[in-house]
Amino acid sequence: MSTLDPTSTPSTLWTNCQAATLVAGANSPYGLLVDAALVVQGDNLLWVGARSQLPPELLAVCQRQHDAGGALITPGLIDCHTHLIYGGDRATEFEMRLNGASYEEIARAGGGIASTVQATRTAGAEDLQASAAKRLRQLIDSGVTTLEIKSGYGLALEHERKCLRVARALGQSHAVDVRNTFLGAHAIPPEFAGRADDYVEAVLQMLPVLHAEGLVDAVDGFCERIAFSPAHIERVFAAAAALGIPVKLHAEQLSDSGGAQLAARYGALSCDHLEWLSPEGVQAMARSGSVAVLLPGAYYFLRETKLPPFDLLRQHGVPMAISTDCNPGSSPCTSLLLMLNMACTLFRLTPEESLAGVTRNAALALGLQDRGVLAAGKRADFVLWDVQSPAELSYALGANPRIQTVFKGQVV
Ligand code: DI6
Ligand code: FE
Repeated sequence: MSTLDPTSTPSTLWTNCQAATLVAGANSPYGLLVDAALVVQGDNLLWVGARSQLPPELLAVCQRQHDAGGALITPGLIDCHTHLIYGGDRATEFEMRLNGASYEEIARAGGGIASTVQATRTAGAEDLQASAAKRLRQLIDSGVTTLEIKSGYGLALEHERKCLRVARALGQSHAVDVRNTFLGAHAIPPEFAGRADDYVEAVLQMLPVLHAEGLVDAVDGFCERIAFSPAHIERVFAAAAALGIPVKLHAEQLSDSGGAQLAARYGALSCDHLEWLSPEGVQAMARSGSVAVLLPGAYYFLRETKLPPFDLLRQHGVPMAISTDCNPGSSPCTSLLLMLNMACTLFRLTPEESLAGVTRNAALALGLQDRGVLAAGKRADFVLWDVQSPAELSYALGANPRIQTVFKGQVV
């Protein structure tokens, strides 16, 4: 007799599909299984493999079966770097620039990041939640099942708290997992103009309070000439380390300030942007095991020309992730699929590297061991796509071939 146990959690079998498992070191590109079977039990995958290898006793305990209709199945996509929550938008500023206004003129007229901080502070939590939910639905629509959300447009305790609470609430109300990152060191707010040291002190006061409220999963900073120096960031990282909170960094986006080496010394989960990353920075990241999060949307939107050193990152075996950087100023983007295409066209990643960048490596960038690949024991977060091959996901410009998403074992 079979091992059917009616008291055990029901299992579901998915067949008639190809599966790009993205398992590292698999002996086919993308870890592709051409005629795959997936068995889901509860929140997790119980078994993944070639359909012909499915053990009969497992088949016997599958109370439900899904025909995937020939779809390609990939792990749920992971957007590991977003600034999803903010007030207002900067479309007018975009329009002003295209009508000839300079960045300085706009800044003097109260534009730029300061205008987003102002709008975020003015907005109530409900409004912030409603506007971020629209963007979140678009990301979910492009196959996202886990995303990171940073604070960093509040820049004062009550407003950072408001944004981080909204992030938690979005995770509760949508079929998606949200990881919160405290980015107090994003910009110097107007009331601290010219007093960066004092503002860093204020950030150090906010961190333990927000952490004690369960609102912080990681700490980030913006290390740049126009933002915070490595010395400032180090104070923030030391405070995070003392609280046992993992760190990550916006590093070498507009210039090389050695942020990656600093972040590596603190065992950073990731260093992000990295257009100006030096060879020493690459080596430091390789040693610390930090993920390189590449953000082609910001590169494109800011019309940057300096490319991140992807060849060197590859040579040193630094895992590369890809993300939207969804934010109003430098990457107003809510399609992770479009980022796959741009990672290939702009950053010369292969379609396989790009897909690994929004699955396996994006999970690493968030310190999550339980997802990002399709394998037994991992979370049953996956997406069914109407494509013939995985490369189609990065090939198409602006298409969305998503058929269906399964989140924690449940069809969304
Ligand atoms: N780097 C960026 O590209 C965004 N933040 C950051 O640290 C820009 C944020 C903005 O302009 O609103
Ligand atoms: Fe960012």
